[in-house]
Amino acid sequence: MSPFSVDDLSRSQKQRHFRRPACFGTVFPALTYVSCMTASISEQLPADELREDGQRKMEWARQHMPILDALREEFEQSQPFAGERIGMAMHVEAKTAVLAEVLAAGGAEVAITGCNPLSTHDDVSVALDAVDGVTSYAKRGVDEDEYYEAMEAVISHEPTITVDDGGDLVFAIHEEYPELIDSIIGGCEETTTGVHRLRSMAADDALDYPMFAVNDTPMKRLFDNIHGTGESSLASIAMTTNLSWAGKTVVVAGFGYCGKGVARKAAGQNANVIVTEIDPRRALEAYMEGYEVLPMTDAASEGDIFITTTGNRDIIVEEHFENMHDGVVLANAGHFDVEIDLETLESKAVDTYEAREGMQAYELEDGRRIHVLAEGRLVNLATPVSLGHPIEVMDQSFGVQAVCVRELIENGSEYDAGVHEVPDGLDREVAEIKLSAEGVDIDDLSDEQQEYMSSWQHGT
Ligand code: NAD
Ligand code: RBV
Repeated sequence: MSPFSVDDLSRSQKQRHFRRPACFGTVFPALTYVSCMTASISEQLPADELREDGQRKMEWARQHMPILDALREEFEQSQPFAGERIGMAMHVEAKTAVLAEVLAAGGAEVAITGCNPLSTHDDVSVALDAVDGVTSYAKRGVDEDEYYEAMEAVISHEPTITVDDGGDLVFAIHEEYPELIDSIIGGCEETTTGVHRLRSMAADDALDYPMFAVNDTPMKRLFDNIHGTGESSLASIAMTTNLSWAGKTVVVAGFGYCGKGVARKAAGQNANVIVTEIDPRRALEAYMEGYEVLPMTDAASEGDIFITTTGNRDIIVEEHFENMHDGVVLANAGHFDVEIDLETLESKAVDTYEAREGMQAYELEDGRRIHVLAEGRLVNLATPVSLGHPIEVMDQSFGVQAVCVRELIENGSEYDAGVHEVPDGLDREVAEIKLSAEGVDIDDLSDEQQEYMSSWQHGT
């Protein structure tokens, strides 16, 4: 028996487990790696059957992404990424595919894989793989080994820029392929949990190249986390369960950006919303918004549908399962599958079965049934019917990603290793493109207003 097995690890530890394939030597160039790695998705799946559906989905997305459209035009002309290799680990569906395509149109060689085992759309992955300059390794339903093999296949392209959602790519490079870091200009991180991980790495002096916190920009967080997560989580839950929100009691764990969006949209669909929090200010904010605020122990017996949005672990655990009524639905919208303790639920269940596609029922000894969507993975992307955030929202998030990649190419040497805020001018640029596409005009500051706002001498 091996002294060490992946099965011995907790789920969070598993996220940090890498196996370096034997074929990974220390010899460059990239071809040494690529030749012995995972094949691109077109060689793994019946590409000819899938490609056209994926292309149609991308075509539809493109029609609603004016920001990426404008940036594509700019990049096609200026070729800012010529000679660069961009490694990406993101949810590979149509909007993400458009981002990858736009980066390739700017001259980059792009290699991409998924950032979640269940969020890839295989038809889109195949269509993306056929785009000039792009190689996709993303596949839906991969196990842990396959997930990291695909990540390593991306790394085998020796990226000079990384674009991550959740931090697995940056982490894998630092853990297993530090020899690549010298040639990496920098990277961008899409989500709260990824930025959180990067800040922890930086605090431990373990982050060795500059990373932009794309998540933290107004153009991302105020739209994607709030509205995107609210709309797409509710849509996925409704489509998977075929249940109404009206009259339901919905428990939202966490009242951060995502929690606010989920709570607001659920209330807007006539649900009664209960919020759980650990931060007194956010709890108070929820209370003043008119939501009931309870500890999860009390909320457990009240809720019909539970949605976790904390980015933290062990939010719904054994003591909560014990108090839930028959038929409840549990869903997670946080980045990793650590918010609902499925291992304990499974161990308590006398029977488990797929009650509907994407929804597992756990029957307990006393006959109560607890239903979990998408294996506790982020519900807006990981059920079979999930589409992720609306296209318009991702146009904004990915617009910020695209200008951040351009910034790294243009001014990368100005940024030290560590986590960096996205320069405000870049965020404004993306907002201006969107306003212009929507035909919305805004006012300009007059000289007098500008002077007034910068002066401390004006008073009563
Ligand atoms: P946030 O930091 O703004 O909010 C998290 C909230 O959870 C905070 O208010 C925090 O106090 C609270 N919290 C932490 N531990 C808790 C506990 N034990 N019980 C109750 N509340 C607790 O973060 P965010 O931007 O809202 O992101 C939350 C998660 O969602 C992250 O994992 C992020 O990566 C992910 N995310 C998912 C999507 C999606 O598409 N599903 C979109 C954006 C972000
Ligand atoms: N997200 N991506 C999509 N491609 O459809 N939907 C949501 C998509 C991102 C979102 O930006 C969030 O920060 C991250 O997924 C969580 O993994």
